Amino acid sequence: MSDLHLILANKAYSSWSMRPWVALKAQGLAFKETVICLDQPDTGAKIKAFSASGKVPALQHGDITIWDSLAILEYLAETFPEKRWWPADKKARAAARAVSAEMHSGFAAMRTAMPMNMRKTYTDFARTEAVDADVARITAIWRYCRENFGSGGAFLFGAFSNADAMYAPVVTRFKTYGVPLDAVSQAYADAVLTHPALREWYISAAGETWVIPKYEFKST
Ligand SMILES: N[C@@H](CCC(=O)N[C@@H](CS)C(=O)NCC(=O)O)C(=O)O
Repeated sequence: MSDLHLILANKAYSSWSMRPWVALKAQGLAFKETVICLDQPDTGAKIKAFSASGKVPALQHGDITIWDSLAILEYLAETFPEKRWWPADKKARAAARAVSAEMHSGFAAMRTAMPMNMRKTYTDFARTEAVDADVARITAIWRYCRENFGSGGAFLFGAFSNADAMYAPVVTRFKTYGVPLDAVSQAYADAVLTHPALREWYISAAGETWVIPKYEFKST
């Protein structure tokens, strides 16, 4: 076991937590994990015992604590440079960082309307125009990356990278809410969903017994 300790929230619901967990698994690094259930009376205190931000994920490594999913991915890339966290080519790496930053700071309509839920699939979810606009931009990003940088494998930049870790929770949301995809985007989504790290996360999420009503979409 390494001295990496990832603190995260419910695997069923926490999209931010999924990113560094999946990246660590995909790169084959061992780590200890602590899962804190969201929306409980003691959730805030439990998280603050690890991270002053009051948010997870957080990564402890020796005497350093890194909070924020994208900052954790960058820290891992700097600390374990022998792994392929970002594409090797400078132009591809710049694009990978740009699409990751766009994910990190954007797509509010999609995130709000479609909370991540690993244990459910819905066939009656009605998308608003704003959600459809987010879906259109996300799938345009996926096609752009696959067409310009993806020739070496099935992922956005060929081999699995931090950019795929950033978009993995979007892929699972599209599955949960039955979002129809073009052929290139669907093939990419299938590659993510069948990656061993994603499969392992799905199994762990299915084993959680916590149910938090505010993250469960209600059919009308
Ligand atoms: N920008 C942060 C966002 C993290 C975030 O919002 N985490 C949520 C869980 S998904 C959280 O910790 N919420 C605390 C709470 O609801 O008490 C990141 O990327 O890590």
